[in-house]
Amino acid sequence: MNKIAFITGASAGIGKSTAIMLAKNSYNIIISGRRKNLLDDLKKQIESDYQVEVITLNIDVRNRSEVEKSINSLPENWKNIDVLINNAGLAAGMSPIQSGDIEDWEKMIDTNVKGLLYVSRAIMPIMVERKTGHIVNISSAAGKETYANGNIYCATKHAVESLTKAMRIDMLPHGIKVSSVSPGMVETEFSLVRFNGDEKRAADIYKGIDALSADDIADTIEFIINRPKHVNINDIFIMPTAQATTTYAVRNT
Ligand code: NDP
Ligand code: 8X3
Repeated sequence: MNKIAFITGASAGIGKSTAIMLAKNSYNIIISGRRKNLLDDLKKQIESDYQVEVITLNIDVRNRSEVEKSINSLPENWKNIDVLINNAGLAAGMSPIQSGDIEDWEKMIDTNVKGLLYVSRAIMPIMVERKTGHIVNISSAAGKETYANGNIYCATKHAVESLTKAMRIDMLPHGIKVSSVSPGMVETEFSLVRFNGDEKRAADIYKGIDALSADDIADTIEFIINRPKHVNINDIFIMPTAQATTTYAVRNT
């Protein structure tokens, strides 16, 4: 029987590439996100390319009751989730705290921290009951460093780092692995979302840099989940070769 993986934020970017990687690895997958049309398209694409089954869950991870209800109403055999990829996340805006947009803060905290917790809280008891599972949290270089005007986003990713460690402690007696991936610049819709659809500003972030791709992160996750039973990768901190810190990269311009 195929193993089951649950991916949050699978409609685009890293989550979408990870869903495809998991299908290649013969997982039946539950793909979730807010944009139903993109999830439906991905389901069709994966089902035609791979011999696996796909369920779409149209959820906003910020909505606790929606998260709980949709996970509780999965068919019984789909609740046996082997791999959870906590990927859904975003940055919104870049400004000093004294002039920050409080709605942007709420979005980041509610998605990156509370959303990750709601999904994990609904799935972890099932893993504990089955004494098997692997949780992979998508953190960030912003979880290791704090950069100018990154304040709240960096704080949410520092929280993901801390929660990853806490989960590893809590899951230890139950034989469940907990890992994280902490990427630097990955060229996805991330900057477009951060700058509220400003294409020029988003493109400038990656200008002259051979940034990481979503597939590079999916490859990293593939390595993490395919280690032998006795090996857990705690964290992989990965950057483009052209980047050394969140604020120092060499550009070919
Ligand atoms: P994208 O913007 O391309 O993808 C983000 C995904 O998250 C989308 O599928 C989006 O789906 C989903 N998402 C956002 N908000 C919600 C929500 N409230 N409920 C459910 N799903 C949501 O960005 P990335 O692929 O780059 O980002 C994925 C993760 O990687 C994030 O956690 C990000 O912080 C992290 N990261 C990204 C880096 C980068 O440089 N790109 C570097 C380091 C970490 P939908 O809009 O359909 O809901
Ligand atoms: C995204 C990486 O450096 O833009 O998480 O914050 S960074």
